[in-house]
Amino acid sequence: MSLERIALISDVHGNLTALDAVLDDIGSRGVDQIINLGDFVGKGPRGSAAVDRCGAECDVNIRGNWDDHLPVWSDESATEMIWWRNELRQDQRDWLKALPLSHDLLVSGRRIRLFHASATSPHVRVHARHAAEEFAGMFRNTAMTGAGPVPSMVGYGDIHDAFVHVERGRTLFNVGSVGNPLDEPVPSYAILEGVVDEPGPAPFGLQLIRVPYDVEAEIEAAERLRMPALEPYAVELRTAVYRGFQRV
Ligand SMILES: [Mn+2]
Repeated sequence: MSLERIALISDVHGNLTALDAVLDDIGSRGVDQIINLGDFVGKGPRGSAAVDRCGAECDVNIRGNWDDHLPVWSDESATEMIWWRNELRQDQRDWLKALPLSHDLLVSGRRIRLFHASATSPHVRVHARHAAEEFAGMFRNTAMTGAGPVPSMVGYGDIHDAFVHVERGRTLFNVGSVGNPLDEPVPSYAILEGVVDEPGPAPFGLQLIRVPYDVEAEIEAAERLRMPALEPYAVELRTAVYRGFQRV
């Protein structure tokens, strides 16, 4: 019986500088597998490189809302949407569209389910401050999750806000965002530690990790590549204030 470490990353959003910093940190912690909870693309300038890097480094990749809609945006979309779409190769668009939406694990007797945003769909959001009914809904089987054993732990991404909520034997946690954190301007990810595929009780850990990176180097890369919507991106990376809440 030996403990393994599973790193959970999410919401890279084309920020290759942050992704490199997080993957370096993961590499230094004796991690056995990496699972990516989606949103590889959009918002940041290097979605294509992020897709290739995650495809090579991550053992499991899950589809997020941006990965689902960006590859099929029409030419009538906003300038930045078209720029992010066109940055991806056709094989990458096809790869993103074919990714699974949910992934189940058994670690130290705990049934753990991972998806991007909710058990309903990658497009249905559950905030860090959520209602009891939303909490309960995260643990239910749906058409998206399939009919496997219901989980007692659920991990997700999407909101760019890391948290852990334990209540009555169930744990809901959010791993936060690698490339576009909106709770503090420092990338976050999670490590699960336990005995993989062990049905009985065994020691278990859940850790949230923050990895500082060179924010200004990432903004310079976006500038060099002439990415549209640069200003809201720069403010998000420097201050963790979501573009919808920035004063213009
Ligand atoms: Mn996202």
